Amino acid sequence: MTINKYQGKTKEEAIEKAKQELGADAVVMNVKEIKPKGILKVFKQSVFEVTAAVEEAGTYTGHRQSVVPQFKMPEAINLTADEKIEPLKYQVKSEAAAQIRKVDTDRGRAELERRLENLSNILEKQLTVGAERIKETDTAQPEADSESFRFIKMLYRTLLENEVNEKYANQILDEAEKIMHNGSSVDYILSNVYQKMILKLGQPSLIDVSGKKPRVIFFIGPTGVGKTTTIAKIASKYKLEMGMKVAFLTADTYRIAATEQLRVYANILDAPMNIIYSSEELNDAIGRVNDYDLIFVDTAGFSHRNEEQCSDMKKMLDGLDAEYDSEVYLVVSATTKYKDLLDIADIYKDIANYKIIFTKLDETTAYGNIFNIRMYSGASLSYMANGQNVPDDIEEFNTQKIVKQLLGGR
Ligand SMILES: Nc1nc2c(ncn2[C@@H]2O[C@H](COP(=O)(O)OP(=O)(O)OP(=O)(O)O)[C@@H](O)[C@H]2O)c(=O)[nH]1
Ligand SMILES: [Mg+2]
Repeated sequence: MTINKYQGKTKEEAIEKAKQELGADAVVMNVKEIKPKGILKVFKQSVFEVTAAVEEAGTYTGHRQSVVPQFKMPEAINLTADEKIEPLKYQVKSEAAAQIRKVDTDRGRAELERRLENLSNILEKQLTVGAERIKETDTAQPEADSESFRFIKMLYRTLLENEVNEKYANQILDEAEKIMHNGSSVDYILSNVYQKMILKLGQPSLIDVSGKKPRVIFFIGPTGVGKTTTIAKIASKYKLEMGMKVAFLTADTYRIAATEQLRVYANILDAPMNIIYSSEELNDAIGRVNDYDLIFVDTAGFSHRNEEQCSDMKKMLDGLDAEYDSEVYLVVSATTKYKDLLDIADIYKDIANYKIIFTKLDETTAYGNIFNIRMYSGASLSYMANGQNVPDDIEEFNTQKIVKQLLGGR
């Protein structure tokens, strides 16, 4: 892993510099605003400092191809096959051990939270001092009852409590263990695990507003996950904060009042809204608003198990005229069960190459599925919604915040 700091007048400028030097796969670990100091500070502007990293080529194992075989058991369901792949060595087995664990955990948890709050300083220290890079001569694995090993176990339990799938939790901590040596500090381990997880989640991928217009943006996904609400939130941001021209289309004529729901938002934003009743009408409808920057297309939610609706959706997306640039967002709720999310990820992959928006983060405290689905599908994360308020309850996917929470932070 290569990790470096970059400064810019804005966060975006600093990220751009990081990408120029580290490549497009660079991922932001931390953002710091450096406020001017001294007597002339009122005349100076803040500077943004971004810590960014990139995994060395060939070491990234988080994408679909490498992980899918663990989950895909199509013909014969073989539950034990799973365990053979990755022994769950961090698990504490007996009842007595569980008791000890509880006391240990309560103490450790407060400590972990404090360390997470201080994480940017830890990263900082690691960068400036070059920290504890493994010396060739000091690669002895930590002893089983050492502080560092206990700490790794606590991180493992925390990840599981937050519903990170045990395969992924094992994978992360196995990697952490590899870089550990006798005497590794807890801070070093934490910062390494944090960095690994950030790299696995990847840099969020947002609507690309730099390309040619109009850009057609489809929102697809299961029923009731918040597609229409999310469109309203995102469109508002682009219109009100960035002054872009937005238009709406809805292909949702399935549910009574669905078109009315979008029309209300379109009226508030003073943006055109058209309804399409069949996939053949899509290109004509887009043609009527092709001088707009962004065209948001709302679709009817459907069960991923309904094959007919899946194939209708694919037909519509495939039918988009090649002259239009498009993006597809799969909207899923953070409260959906793990197994269902995997099925959704798979079936929608056949429909389109999507990016993921997670909604309803306010309705759960366990964000593990966000990590799981990214690892499973390899799809980019984009936005996250955390409430019903339009337009406020949405933000760009905040990788640092989610990783901190998965590791036990607030
Ligand atoms: N708590 C919470 N509720 C949300 C969020 N996003 C949407 N909702 C609510 O979820 C419900 C369904 O939202 P819609 O936007 O209609 O969902 P949809 O995916 O368009 O639904 P269909 O078109 O019927 O498939 C509404 O009550 C929204 O207010 C969120 O981030 N948090
Ligand atoms: Mg809807």
